Amino acid sequence: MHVIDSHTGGEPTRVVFSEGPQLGDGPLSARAEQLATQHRAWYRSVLLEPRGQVAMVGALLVEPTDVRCVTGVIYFDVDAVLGMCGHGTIGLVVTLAHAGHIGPGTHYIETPVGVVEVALAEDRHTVTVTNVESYRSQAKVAVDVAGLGTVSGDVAFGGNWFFLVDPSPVPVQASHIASLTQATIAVREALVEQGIAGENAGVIDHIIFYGPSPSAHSKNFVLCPDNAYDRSPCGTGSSARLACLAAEGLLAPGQEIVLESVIGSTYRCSYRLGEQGRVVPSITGQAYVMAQSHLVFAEQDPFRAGIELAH
Ligand code: PYC
Repeated sequence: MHVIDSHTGGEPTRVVFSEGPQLGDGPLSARAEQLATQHRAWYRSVLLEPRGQVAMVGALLVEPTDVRCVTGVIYFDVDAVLGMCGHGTIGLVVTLAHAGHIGPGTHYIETPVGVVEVALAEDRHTVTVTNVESYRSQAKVAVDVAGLGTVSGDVAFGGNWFFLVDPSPVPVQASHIASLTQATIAVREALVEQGIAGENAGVIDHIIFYGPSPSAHSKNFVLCPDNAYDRSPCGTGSSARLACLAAEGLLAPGQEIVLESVIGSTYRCSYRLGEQGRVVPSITGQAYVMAQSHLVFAEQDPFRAGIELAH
């Protein structure tokens, strides 16, 4: 299996170029559903230790249905198939350029939630993703969380469903990553228990806590479905954040802000107005290719499917 690994603001992406499961030629949303329900062991084996690492997101290249697109892609982490992934798209574009498939300029990529526009700069590292339309579906939702009490947050879509809490009940600092992880998991569990979801029962599988930053608009901690935290400021999470700020009247179309991750990496973010008052986010970040390899799955290897630890 030929893969290229990159990182975007510290968050790794593994692009799978060959030997993925056969998913047919239907809509990408149906192929993503098939990957999620019929090929869980396969996608976990690509990312789990010792072959992969805890924060890694996979990007399976598939034939697009939209002829404008340079490729289709289905993103996944160890625990879930994702609707879209912002850091993964920045990593994918830099990877496609590294492999000689595209050059600087504007391109289109098809994801399970829609087509995104990407612009690769001449430096071949800086990418702007114009994401799918993003929106806040519920504001100031109160949730009772074990160990934290009542926590209030917004529910918003940025390609995945998010619960965004500002201000964070735990300091958003790298020295607090263990307690931030514990607290955001508790919030996600409480949302499930209390039946709080996105539109059409969309599962809220990403939680974001916000704190102040001396040099950016805000600093975030993002819990992903597999309980790893996003080392980048999270492209789909930043899109959801833009939708919430726009809905509150706190950010005008075209106004640019910098969003910072818990480890200090940044995205430049802005939006234009889309339909029905939704926002069309622009997320700019940098990615770097780190490795180009062939994954080997030896028959005799007792850990060929990865180290399976319950969490
Ligand atoms: O950047 O959208 C993102 C993302 C989702 C999960 C990890 N990164």
